Amino acid sequence: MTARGRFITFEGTEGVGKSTQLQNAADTLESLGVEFIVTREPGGTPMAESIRELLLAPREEPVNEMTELLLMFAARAQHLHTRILPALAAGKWVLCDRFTDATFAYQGGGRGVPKERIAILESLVQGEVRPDHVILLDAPVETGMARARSRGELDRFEQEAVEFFQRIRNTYLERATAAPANYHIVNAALPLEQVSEGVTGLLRALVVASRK
Ligand code: Z5A
Repeated sequence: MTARGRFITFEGTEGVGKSTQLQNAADTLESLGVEFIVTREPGGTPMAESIRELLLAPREEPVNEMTELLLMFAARAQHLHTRILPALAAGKWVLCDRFTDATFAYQGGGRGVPKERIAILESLVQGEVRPDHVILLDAPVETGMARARSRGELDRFEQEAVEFFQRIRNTYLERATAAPANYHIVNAALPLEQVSEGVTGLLRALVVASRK
């Protein structure tokens, strides 16, 4: 029987270094001989990437918060069932840039959708599936915004005010504090080398634990 892979997600406010640390985590798994896929949300399949484009494009028409929420879960249903679950069933580890924690943080904390409503969609789309481990890269929102904004054009989320991202950071920290066994908070304000060392150590420990 193939051992089940592990589902690891990377979360945090914009520009904290998720993409950078996802690559670092992939290099660590590679060096340990672990089979894995790297993916992201919203997106991860051609159809879900089309939904991502709809979600991120700046537009004049105001986007209703329920439209945004349902599109996030529509993309997730496609991604989860056609990509993530088959990879886990084949024994691969899944490294995913954002997942449902981002919905609780952005649509819940950021937009104000009650978390009970998000939880209903979470059960509907995911059943019992949850990430095995969430790596929360945490830094003051101004630090992440400054890093992300040096890139140029801003998407629809990046155009939000600093208070929006502050509520998101608070929601992430509340969720991590409530379930410390599954969340690993990494201080992402440290220099890149130190953040990478922390994430590498964490991934190594998870692989060692999975082989016991
Ligand atoms: N969204 C949502 O609302 N609800 C949901 O359910 C989901 C998503 C799943 C797309 O996400 C948007 O979708 C997102 C939330 C929403 N919007 N926002 N904001 P995304 O993940 O694609 O976009 P992002 O959050 O804006 O990610 P990002 O800007 O690409 O940032 P990042 O991946 O966290 O950072 P990075 O690209 O690795 O690093 C940014 C820069 O900082 C880069 O130049 C690095 O070299 C540098 N960096 C990284 N680490 C360091 C350290 N430690 N020191 C100094 N410099 C560093």
